[in-house]
Amino acid sequence: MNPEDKSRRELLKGALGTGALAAGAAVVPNMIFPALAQGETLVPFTDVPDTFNVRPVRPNSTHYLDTREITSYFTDNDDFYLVQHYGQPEVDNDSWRLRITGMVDNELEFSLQDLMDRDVFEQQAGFECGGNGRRLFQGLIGNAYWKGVGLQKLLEEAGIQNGAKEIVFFGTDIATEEIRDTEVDKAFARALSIEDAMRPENMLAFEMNGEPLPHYHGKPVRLLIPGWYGVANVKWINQIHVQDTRYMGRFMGRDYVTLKKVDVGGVERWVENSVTTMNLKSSIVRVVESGGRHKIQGFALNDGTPIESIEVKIDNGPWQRAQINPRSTKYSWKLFSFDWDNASAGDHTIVSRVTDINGEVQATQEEMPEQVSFWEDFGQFTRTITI
Ligand SMILES: Nc1nc2c(c(=O)[nH]1)N[C@H]1C(S)=C(S)[C@@H](COP(=O)(O)O)O[C@H]1N2
Ligand SMILES: [Mo]
Repeated sequence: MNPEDKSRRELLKGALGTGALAAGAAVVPNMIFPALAQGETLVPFTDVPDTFNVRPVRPNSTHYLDTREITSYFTDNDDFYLVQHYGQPEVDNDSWRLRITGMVDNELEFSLQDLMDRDVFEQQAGFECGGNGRRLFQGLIGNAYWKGVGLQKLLEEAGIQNGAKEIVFFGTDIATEEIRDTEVDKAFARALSIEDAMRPENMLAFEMNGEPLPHYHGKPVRLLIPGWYGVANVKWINQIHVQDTRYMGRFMGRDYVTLKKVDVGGVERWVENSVTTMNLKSSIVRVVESGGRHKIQGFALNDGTPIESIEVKIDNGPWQRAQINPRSTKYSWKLFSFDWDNASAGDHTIVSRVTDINGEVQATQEEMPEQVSFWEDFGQFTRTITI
């Protein structure tokens, strides 16, 4: 048995166990995307300029994936995109502590070992930065296998008091910001409502793809809020604070805030919203050719609502169902592949759309709300290619 067959069998087992895909979603056992199969070559997009390239990882800088070259279902830790607004702090695993403070019956403190000795669980989750989009050909994205402890259990142990409203998650990374001529030291932080924080899948993760959480990804422990944009996943976390007021820090109230025009009870208004759960989104990332046959491949991500279908449209043709990788789970990315038979020589436009089981369909660019900020760029992404 070759390794491909073995992993395919394992994928199927995994898919049966999770029940993540909606009944009726196309599932094809022998689909091998994402690894390029033997003899397959990439057909270059004509919408990606020659100047587009992915720099190697550099300390303290943003790093993105070249999505044409997604080579594995789980993104290698070194390839998984990197975003940090205050640099990448050095944290010593031995002296690191996580504290739970504020409106709790018992303030708690944990070492890394304390967390590792508790009930641990594992899960797949993919996510993208709220600032991901067409300008980077969707490169601020990744999918990984995480191990850690449940946030809910720790909060229950601390005992959240009546009247508490929000839970703030602080990172170790601190930067000096100048506000009205005054320098203030501020830690990266994000907040969740009590209800959002208590979801059982929320994790304090200390392993990524079977390795101790790497420095760049928030060592020794990061928050993982499956189904949410990356900004919720606080890296280098060291304090969880429960309070009865809303936390209005920079990454809740100023950045990662979408400004768009929407209908508010019959009145068209420009309104802001904090970036929270991932919108329903798919994108084509590559076209491969082998022996004159073409395949169109891509990914979908959302808030965890089961997916009904992913479809592809070529030029002005009909929407046609793509095959979804059976390995997909509730919060993983969903990779898809479409057999493009008899692709004719010449220029083509290709686009994908994803539909969830509630009948929600990924918006076209025309259907997207008018928006000023570049956050939440989730509309259908039309690509161009020459066969
Ligand atoms: N402590 C801390 N956590 C953070 C950030 C940060 O700047 N500091 N950036 C957030 C943002 S905006 C994103 S998109 C994700 C990126 O996680 P990654 O670099 O592991 O891919 O981390 C989030 N967690
Ligand atoms: Mo982000």
